[in-house]
Amino acid sequence: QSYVVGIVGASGAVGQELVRLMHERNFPLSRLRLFASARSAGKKLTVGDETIEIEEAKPGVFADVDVAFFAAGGSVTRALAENAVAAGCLVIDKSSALRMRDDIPLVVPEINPEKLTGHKGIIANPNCSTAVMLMGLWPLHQLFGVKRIIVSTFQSVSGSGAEAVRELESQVLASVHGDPIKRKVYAPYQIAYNCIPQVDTFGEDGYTGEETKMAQESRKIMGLPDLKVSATCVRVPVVRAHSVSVCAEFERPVDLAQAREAIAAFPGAELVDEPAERKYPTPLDFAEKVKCGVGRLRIDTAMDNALSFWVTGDNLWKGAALNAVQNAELMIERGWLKPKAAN
Ligand code: 11C
Repeated sequence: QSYVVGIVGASGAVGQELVRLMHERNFPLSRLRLFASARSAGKKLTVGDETIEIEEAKPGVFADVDVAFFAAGGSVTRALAENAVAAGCLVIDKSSALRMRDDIPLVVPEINPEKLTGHKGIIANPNCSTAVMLMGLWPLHQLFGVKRIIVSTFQSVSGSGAEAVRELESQVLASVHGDPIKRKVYAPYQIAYNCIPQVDTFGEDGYTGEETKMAQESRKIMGLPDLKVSATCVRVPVVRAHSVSVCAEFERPVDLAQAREAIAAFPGAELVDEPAERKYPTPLDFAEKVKCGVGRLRIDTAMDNALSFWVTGDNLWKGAALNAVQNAELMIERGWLKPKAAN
């Protein structure tokens, strides 16, 4: 069986990774259609041996599309997702617009794959920091039962899009050459040689949108409505891959050897934890990797029954495009996704 796949937001940072993963993972395509705003329509993208022209994303374009990956931000999802669903298309959405709706499953396939059967045409994917963190936390939760987490993130600039990557690079160059430093995406702050303790805008409680997403989305995906979460999200001058420092308190006594075994056995994680050899995961090592790296595992000294650890994963892959593609792949494997046209 093969599928007509649409990628909405094909010219953006996550859209480009979706296109790449379709090709590199041999997704069973009968046709790939690329959609973007009217501004990008008409541009051409090369996918393997094929050149595909970008079409304008607008109502009515989904008639033959079996699966549409939406990676164009919340406003495009709000404007077009229902139109795609009405055309019988499965929407796999990367935006944050619909994640917390009760009738929309929010799925990480290694954690809650059963939710893929209960959809009404739309499946949401988590925020990148949440997805990366859960690749370390979930296997530990299954062993010991998590009840509280205190986390800090170290988020790469690609999480803010391609323009932010260019901004970091241009600021580094300007700084080296002694030229004036232009600030736009992170204005008034400079991101090169800096850390910015704000990702998204502040809510009345003093937490940013990203911090609130980490709490709400973790609870929904793990099925733990009472999980206590306090997050501090920080932008760092890294191009690709987010890292999260996690301190997790559990219901039951923890055991370090068991924790390491569980991480090593978990399909979404790679254990890189040999402190004596100075081995731990870094963003440079885990960019463009399917698995997220987990290391620095240790008994936490500030709380009872608690572990501290570090997890690093590609925000554009597991944090975005890859998780979406894995959801579709799993649905196909389990026979939960049929193409509209018999083939
Ligand atoms: C960032 N996590 O790194 C954000 C980007 O909810 O999907 C993705 C926002 C989201 O800035």
